[in-house]
Amino acid sequence: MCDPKDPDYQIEELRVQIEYHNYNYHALDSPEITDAEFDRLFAELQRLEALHPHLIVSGSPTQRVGSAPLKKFQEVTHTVPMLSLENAFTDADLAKFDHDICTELKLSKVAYTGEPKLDGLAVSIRYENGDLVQASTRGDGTTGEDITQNVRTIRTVPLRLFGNDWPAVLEVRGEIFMRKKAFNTLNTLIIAQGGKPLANPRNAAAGSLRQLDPTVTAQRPLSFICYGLGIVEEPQEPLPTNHQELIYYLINWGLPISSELSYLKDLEACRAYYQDIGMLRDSLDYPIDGVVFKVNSFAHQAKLGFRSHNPRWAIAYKFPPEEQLTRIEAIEFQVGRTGAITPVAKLRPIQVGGVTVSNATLHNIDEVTRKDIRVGDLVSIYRAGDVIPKIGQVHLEHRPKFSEVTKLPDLCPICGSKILKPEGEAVARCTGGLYCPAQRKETIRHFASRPAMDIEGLGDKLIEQLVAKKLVTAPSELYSLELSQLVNLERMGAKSAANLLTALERSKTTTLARFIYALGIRDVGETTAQALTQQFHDLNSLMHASNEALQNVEGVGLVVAEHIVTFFQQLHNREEITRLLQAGLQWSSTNVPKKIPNMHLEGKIFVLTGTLSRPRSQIKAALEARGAKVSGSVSAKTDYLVAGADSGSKLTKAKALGTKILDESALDLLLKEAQN
Ligand code: 9MJ
Repeated sequence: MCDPKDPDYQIEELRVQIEYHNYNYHALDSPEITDAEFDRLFAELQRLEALHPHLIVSGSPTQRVGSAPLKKFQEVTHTVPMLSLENAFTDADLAKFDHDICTELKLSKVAYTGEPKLDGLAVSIRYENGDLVQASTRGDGTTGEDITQNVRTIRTVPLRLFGNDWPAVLEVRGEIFMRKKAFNTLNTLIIAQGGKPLANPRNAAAGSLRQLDPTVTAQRPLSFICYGLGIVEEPQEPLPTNHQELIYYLINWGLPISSELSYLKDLEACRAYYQDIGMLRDSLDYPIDGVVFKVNSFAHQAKLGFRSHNPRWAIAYKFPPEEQLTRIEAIEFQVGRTGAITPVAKLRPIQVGGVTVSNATLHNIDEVTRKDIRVGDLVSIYRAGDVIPKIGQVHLEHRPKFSEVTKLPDLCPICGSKILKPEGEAVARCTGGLYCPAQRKETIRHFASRPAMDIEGLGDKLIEQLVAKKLVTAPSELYSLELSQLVNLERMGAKSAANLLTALERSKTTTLARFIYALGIRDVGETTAQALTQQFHDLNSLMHASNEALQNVEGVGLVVAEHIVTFFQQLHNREEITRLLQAGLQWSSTNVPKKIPNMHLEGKIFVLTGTLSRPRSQIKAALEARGAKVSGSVSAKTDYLVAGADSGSKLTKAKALGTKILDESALDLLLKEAQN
């Protein structure tokens, strides 16, 4: 039956070998063979599977990225809820946790396991007869989202369990995360491609898992570590009786576990473990925000049971956020688009969590007064979970002798107009409106931004010059700029000036939702602008809508409705809208259904490369409106590569794969066909 010459046998043998080496490489970081040898095994498996396609199964290592993009994620119900952990922040919290457990179990001491608390996303992965069949997010603990396709692309997740002694149904629970090094490499790449860097490894992992297209997730360097079980049915062997033993089972099934996991005989050992991991924290290549202690014995865990959202037998002892001390050298008052005055502390530059911090927002004057923050103060700066630095404690004992209370200025530091702070509101505002260059600059920046009019090439420095030289005092004036005016600006050659004029011209064809968002009405973000468009269909109806009618729109309450009404009541805003329309801004009627019904490009996958004459976001929107999808990389699934000037490796790959290649005029033809 097991003839080694059988393709069946050979294929299965290769799969076992590949998964074994995959595990050594990705989970243990200790490869036993060279990359070239691994590639040879993989190629051999691909060759045999191509010869015998009926033998291809979803658990094969060749099938990690094999699924088409989804429209949306399906819901998954967790039969065994995915609970979160209670937090401890102090040694006293930990001691209480241990004390309550000892009391409940009537024991003088209890043994625990300790693991670093990974800062990623909790997932549940279901194996049936050893094969990965489903992976889901935690969601609210009872219902999560089906992210099977994405999880399958993660190399440390076995598609098939090792050995053959697993239960018929086995759900494993663990954390998906991004290693720090991988995160930094990814961000470097994103920045090089002109994208916005990801805030931190946790956000990067979350964003990667939320991709509907698994080919995108496959390019993200995600990792997985397993730390528990969900539902288990029909075990073949007696199940483990404690957490430490469970870890051995998980290892034998090929599931990656934390290399820092430790057996801890009592509370004292837990304290020492917390200290040890705290010291290691910076040197670990994965992000952690504490340690997790679990009662080792499953019999004890069962006896302790659960609270509504947490197991009683586990706790996450968090590390304090990283903190550094520095002095406030000045407090500046910055003026935002709506005139909001934000006090900002200018700090003596300091490294916090690997980043140099020299500014910290003080939010609003009430907060400054409440904390009595002054120039010259010594303050703690910390970065908690995200990249935005915050001011913690003000160390009053180190305050300079003659420091002065920080006061809100009476006049705007930019334009000299009066600053008003309405009773009961935390935010003070400059009353200068578009007379104030700061507000003008921010208004134009918002107007030109990608989700608004998407004017490529109109960056901060340029806007600053246009406003300072009074070439532009309102967005509509952007459209009367002339080449001769632009070429005289700093760092502006004839070519970029011409490009900017082309970008301005192109931006005139837009959508109503973008236009409404671009107007910069207070509290009207992209989503609200879209909802308004769907309700009112045309600009005129929106401009005349009553407060009550506006409140029927999703996301619009009394206050936002009032902002909208007030905005359109003001003559200077109505005049500015008229000027914009006269400049040629236009959009197609939104009375038609949201999607163009003739979806000729439905399901087609496009990749864009090289220098194109229009912003990519515009081409992407045009393709998506016709049912197509735009992907970031060329694969066998790509239907069309749109190649501009200087196309590089994507073009080479597309040629090798025989993918259809379009230049921009061919693309335009295709887009037209799809619309007719
Ligand atoms: C993390 N995040 O590392 C648990 N976790 O156990 C570990 N989370 C957990 N265990 C039960 N190591 C619920 C959550």
